[in-house]
Amino acid sequence: MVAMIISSPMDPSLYSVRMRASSHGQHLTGAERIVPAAAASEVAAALTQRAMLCAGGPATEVHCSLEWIDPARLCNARLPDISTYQVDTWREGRQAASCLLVRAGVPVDVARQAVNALAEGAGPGGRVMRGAMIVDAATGERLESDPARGVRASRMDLSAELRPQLERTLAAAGLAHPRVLEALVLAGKVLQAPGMVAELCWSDDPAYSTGYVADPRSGYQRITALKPDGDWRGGRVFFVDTKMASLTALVDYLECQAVLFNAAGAISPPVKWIAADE
Ligand code: PML
Repeated sequence: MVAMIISSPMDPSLYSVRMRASSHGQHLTGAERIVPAAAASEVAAALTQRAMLCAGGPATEVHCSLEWIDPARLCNARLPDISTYQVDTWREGRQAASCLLVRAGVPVDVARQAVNALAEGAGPGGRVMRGAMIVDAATGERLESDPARGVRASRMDLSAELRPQLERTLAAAGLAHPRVLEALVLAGKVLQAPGMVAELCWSDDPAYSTGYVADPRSGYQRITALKPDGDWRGGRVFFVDTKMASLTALVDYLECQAVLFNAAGAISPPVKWIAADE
């Protein structure tokens, strides 16, 4: 059920609107926004409708929540720069991902182990996790307390001014797929986390094989194939420097800190991935 928020169009309050849907206990879809009070009810209705029309449905449970954001705790930020590496095969893509992770400061064995974990299904019994793995970037140790749930980055969005502008810019760069924008916003928040070294991600959507490696220096680096078509396995790995931040502080930031992006990064044209001897 979607609560109606009555507010004046001049009300400057922001709300976090979050939706998650499941089918017979299995996670189906989720989405979230941070929007002005005046738009909160409409956005909640749109996210609920998205859950009801989700391809893997029917949804048997849909949760939609609206939460006021304390303006004193809101962070404003700039999105990472975007680059795209074109690869010929998903195997080449996985080598590129390992290489980019090494450039970000992840030891090669830790990078390869994480790529293999996503490839094989990182959850118990080889299932896809609901959230991300957290990996100690120095040792490869997995740190998330629940290996089925992992950690979910939440409470981030584009400002009302930036959203239409970025949608136009992404479309002009051939990046109109909504997954790009959603993943970019999530990576933008993750990269600002205390102690974050890098993120690796590819989708669990069998029809979407592009993924990315993001790190604070190089930004959001897309790789055009990271898995075979039709593969349902995917997910996210957050590589962290445990000397820089406690796990509690990191998870609290990822799950609770509201971040609103009000500036875009640069978008570079796609380039062919050239493997270097590293
Ligand atoms: C991209 O095309 O930029 C990569 C998007 C990754 C999507 C991940 C997901 O669907 O969860």
